[in-house]
Amino acid sequence: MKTEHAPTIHRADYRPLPWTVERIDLHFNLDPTATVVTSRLNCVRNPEVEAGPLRLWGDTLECLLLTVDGAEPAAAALRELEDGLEVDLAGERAVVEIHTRIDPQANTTLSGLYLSNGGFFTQCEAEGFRRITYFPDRPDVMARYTVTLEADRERCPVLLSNGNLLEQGELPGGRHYARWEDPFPKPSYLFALVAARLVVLERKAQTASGREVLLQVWVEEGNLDRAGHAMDSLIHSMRWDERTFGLELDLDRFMIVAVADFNMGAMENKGLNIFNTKYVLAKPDTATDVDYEHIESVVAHEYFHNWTGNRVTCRDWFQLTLKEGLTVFRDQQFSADMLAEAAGEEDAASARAVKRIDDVRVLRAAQFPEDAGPMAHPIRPDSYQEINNFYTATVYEKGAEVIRMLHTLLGTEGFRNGMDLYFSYHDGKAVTCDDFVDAMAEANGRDLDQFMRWYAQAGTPRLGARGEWNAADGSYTLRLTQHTPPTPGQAEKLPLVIPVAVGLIAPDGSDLPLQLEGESQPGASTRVLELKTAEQRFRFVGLSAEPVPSLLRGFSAPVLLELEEDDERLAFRMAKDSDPCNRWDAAQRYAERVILALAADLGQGRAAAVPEAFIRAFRSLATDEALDPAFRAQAAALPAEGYLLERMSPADPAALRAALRLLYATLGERLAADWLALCERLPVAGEYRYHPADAGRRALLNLALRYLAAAGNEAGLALARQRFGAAGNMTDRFGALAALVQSASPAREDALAAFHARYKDDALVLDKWFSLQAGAWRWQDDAPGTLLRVKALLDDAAFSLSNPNKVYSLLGTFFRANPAEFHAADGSGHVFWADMVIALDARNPQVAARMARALENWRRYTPALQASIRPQLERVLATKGLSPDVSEVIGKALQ
Ligand code: 0A1
Ligand code: ZN
Repeated sequence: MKTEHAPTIHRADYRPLPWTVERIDLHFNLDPTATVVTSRLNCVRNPEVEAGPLRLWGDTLECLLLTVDGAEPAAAALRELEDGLEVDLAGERAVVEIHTRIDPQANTTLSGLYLSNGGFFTQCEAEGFRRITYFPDRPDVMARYTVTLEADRERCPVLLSNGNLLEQGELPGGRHYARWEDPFPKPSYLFALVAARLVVLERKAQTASGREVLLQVWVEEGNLDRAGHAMDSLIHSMRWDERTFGLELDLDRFMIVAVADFNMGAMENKGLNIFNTKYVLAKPDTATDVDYEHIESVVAHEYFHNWTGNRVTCRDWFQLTLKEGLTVFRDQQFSADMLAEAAGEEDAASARAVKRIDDVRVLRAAQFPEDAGPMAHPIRPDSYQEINNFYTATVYEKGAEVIRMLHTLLGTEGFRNGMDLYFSYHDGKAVTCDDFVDAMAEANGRDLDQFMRWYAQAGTPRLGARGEWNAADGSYTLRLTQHTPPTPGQAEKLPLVIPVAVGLIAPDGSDLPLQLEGESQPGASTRVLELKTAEQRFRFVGLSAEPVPSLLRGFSAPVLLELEEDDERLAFRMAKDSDPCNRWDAAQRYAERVILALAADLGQGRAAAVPEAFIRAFRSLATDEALDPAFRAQAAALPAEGYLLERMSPADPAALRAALRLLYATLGERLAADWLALCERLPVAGEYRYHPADAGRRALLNLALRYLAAAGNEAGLALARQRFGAAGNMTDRFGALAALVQSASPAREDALAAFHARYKDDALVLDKWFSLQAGAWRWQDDAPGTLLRVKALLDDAAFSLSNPNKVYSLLGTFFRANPAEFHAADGSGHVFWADMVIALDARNPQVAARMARALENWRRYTPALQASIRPQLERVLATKGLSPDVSEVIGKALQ
């Protein structure tokens, strides 16, 4: 059992184990309350390490038997530890057999072996395997697995595990069995089994080298018509990895299984990926375009892990970004390529930018705040108390940015050469981030030592920029500076290698060819400057007029750009910047400035109005017919509330909400004719298909409805009601409903009820229904607060605290995406938060910790809010039996 106050584990303490496991033979006698697991380990001494015992981790296990080479060990040779066992072994090899009993039904943590809808499922990353059997449960122990599953045929007609099916057959008493073998050595976190009542969608495919492989998507009965998109996504992913990195599927069979109870998005178990239903199931009537997009990218992510994660894995959990940062980068590139392909050559750049903007939004909304709070950590952390708390936006998203910078610095070919070398050295091994960067360096003949600081330093670097125009000699000097603010435990920061993609824009809006001092002729109009010291100057020559700089094009580094630009210049770049990401970013910066000024005025009780110049600039961008609708939808969407709160000091959610309400309503009203015209022109005719071009039109149209509804525009509200009623797909229906819910219109209640009536038996659609209500703003000050609604929904028949998707939809949305309602001045939201975190922690610490993190940045809030939050944090921390997961989060928040 884990202790209440988990010790801190340090990266520097890593030591290889004296004994590892070469082969493991597992046998499961599956029973809901008493599953017996028999495990035979072929243990081998590690000759490079000083002699020592075999270390076995175990958590919530009942040990029935343990033998070494067929005999029970002497009492002194077997020691019980707080988190497992230690066994003395002699010689170079030993066979250790262990029998344990576990209770899947009592396992509400969804880690280890658990039940979902009557079926058996496992989740072993990061340390779930030790909840199944005693084992050296670390990623650097890579073994070959054979697995036999035995279960009741009626309850579990389908028996799956990793690798290839060897045999299956009947057993007495209505039971049956299946035996699986995985030919590839793997760490225990990639083990999986599924024993359940499922149906399958199958396809055969050929790999690039001509091998035939069987692809399967397993779902519950009744969901087969929602499995096609996941299957298509899998095939696209296979083709892309073959084409882009020369990486082929190495198994004869690849399975995806959908499960309704799952803590995260999905899991890359070797050959047997297990997915949250949310990232598998889609049909036009139940899934939005965004759902289709997410499914495509999560299927790709898990599939890509087969090489970046499974074939080459992590030596220890501190190296998590080795597989996650790299695999997120790969799935981002894949999605961008898919969009570009669908858009056609002419519109490919804009399509890619739309995806890049999505990625940047996520980074700014989730990772920047994390990097500025008490949980800030480098992409490769130095310590943790609970590894499950480190599946973070920093490890994943900032980790992907770090890989992207390598890609930018080395070029596509250089990066590919680095990947090839990485696999040639490390295939089949458990390695570190240094091994990865070393391969990149060696393949490209580059010194990446300084670059490694990105792996070591936490905090979002500030990139300062100042330009100086010299009319006399036609030169423009760009002075770039960098500094990273201190983070907990890291006061001093060293300069990083920052690739800064730069363009210079002429007064007519065209890009100028760039010629740095000392160069004989001008080159491309965007180039990457490498900032390596605290301050550096770059002098561009041969210019005929003062340029406007466009910095960090394509968001070339995960930094905060500090560049002074007046409103006029932002409007100019919104209209003219040839880099679509920067055009979008100019709009975001301008909006941020306007919103924060409005919030300051409204917070002080002063009158406030949206500046006319902003409305003009916003309007020309949003209504520019020459631009791709998907891009316009991005440009017309305001910055995330979470990101804005981060930019506000102190953070005042009520003032921010007042500002956003005013801005939405103003843009809705002043641009009403434009929005209505858009709604006339944009609808996509014909039957729904998931296609990026159609999705872009639907997104822009739904945003138009949102503005109109926020302004209380009668025609807009009527249109939203009409579209809601007549919708032929979920994107249209949900878009119209969302617009109604985020308005003062009484029509919202009827629409919510109609939506509920139509989908009352559909768990995934109900998640949308819960989340819309939890995210609802108050459009009239005397309306009842959202908390009342959230509390009432806890008692809804479809809600359950045991299902993570339900918790994330209702509570996650309320705590994370509705700050003004959550932080209501009377403190009721904070009391509710503590109640919920405590209740969740007793069932599922991982889910509880995720909810707990909603208040980690509490010190950034106004003094009144801090005073209301602190006692609730303390109350949670004082809870008896609190998990290490939640206690790490709250402990750090209160430090
Ligand atoms: N490796 C998975 C994420 C994952 C991590 C932990 C889990 O359970 C605690 C489940 C999934 C991925 O990156 O997709
Ligand atoms: Zn992953």
